[in-house]
Amino acid sequence: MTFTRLTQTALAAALGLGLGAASSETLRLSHNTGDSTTWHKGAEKFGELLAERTGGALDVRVFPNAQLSGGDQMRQAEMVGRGALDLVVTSAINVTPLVPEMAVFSLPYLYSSYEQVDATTQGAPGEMLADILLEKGIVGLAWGENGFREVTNNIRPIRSPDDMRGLNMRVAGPMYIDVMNALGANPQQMQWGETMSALQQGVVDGQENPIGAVIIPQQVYEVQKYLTAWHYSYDPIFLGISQAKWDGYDAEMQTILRETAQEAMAYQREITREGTASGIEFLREKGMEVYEPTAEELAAFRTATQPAFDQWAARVGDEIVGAFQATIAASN
Ligand code: X2X
Repeated sequence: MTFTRLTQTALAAALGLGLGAASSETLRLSHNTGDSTTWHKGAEKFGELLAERTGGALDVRVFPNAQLSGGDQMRQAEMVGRGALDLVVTSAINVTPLVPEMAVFSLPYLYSSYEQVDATTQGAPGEMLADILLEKGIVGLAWGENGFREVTNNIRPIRSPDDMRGLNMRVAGPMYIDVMNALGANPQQMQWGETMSALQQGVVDGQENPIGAVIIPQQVYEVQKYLTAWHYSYDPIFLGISQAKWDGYDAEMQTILRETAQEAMAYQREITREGTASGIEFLREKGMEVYEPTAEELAAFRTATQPAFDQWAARVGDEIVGAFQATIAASN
């Protein structure tokens, strides 16, 4: 063995060791709620399971409160798309500036049960949306749940569309501006990260969010008196990875990533539904006045929000809206 060969061998061995250590990679995951939410728990679960299944080769660091996008919850998807973030957990409504079709899930009163929700997110309609996300450089790995969004405020109980008139409402995204306008409220788009203090200071009177995923873990009941369970809009979340990252993994690792994401989001949906099921009683104990509308009252909200449904259904497009409606009708 010549000196050169020996050196080369030693070098290769050293590199091999070095590469072994370097092949343990920490992925950065961004989401836009606090660290007490089911979004955060689902993200942490993903990280735990992934580290376990890859023998520590991959792990995940979870950054809550949209920290990695300067507090801008809408920017996360675009950042993942261009590879500036590895992973994201965010809700469909936050992606609508980049992918307007994502508004389909949240069309007012599209869904009336979890069975209908699952038939779309876990079926072909969910895949249609994943294909569109891919065009933007985001690989959707699994759907989780933010949930049916319920309205809260500090002025009065909401029992009819008329009760919404003149209320200053914080909303998350563009579609809800149109829905609130249809109800005669004054909508204001605001980051979630700024909403609790805006409610506390009376900058806005109310907001709308799901009970199990957000209202309870983020203690919205501390700053809001009235809640109406009007189920007016469903909001899924998803766990996505940047395509640039994804393409760097072999098929085996991609399978592990996808299966682990599915399992973590199944867990996230489960704890979200549990929290929602026991949520109304919990909120009453905390002093909120909770109103559960009758079927007739719900129909009045549906009629009042129809113009916003039509406007956004046109933006999403017939093909996608039709696919969702057909799946929903078949799952009744
Ligand atoms: O900002 C909200 O209201 C939240 C947390 O539900 C979303 O990300 C849409």
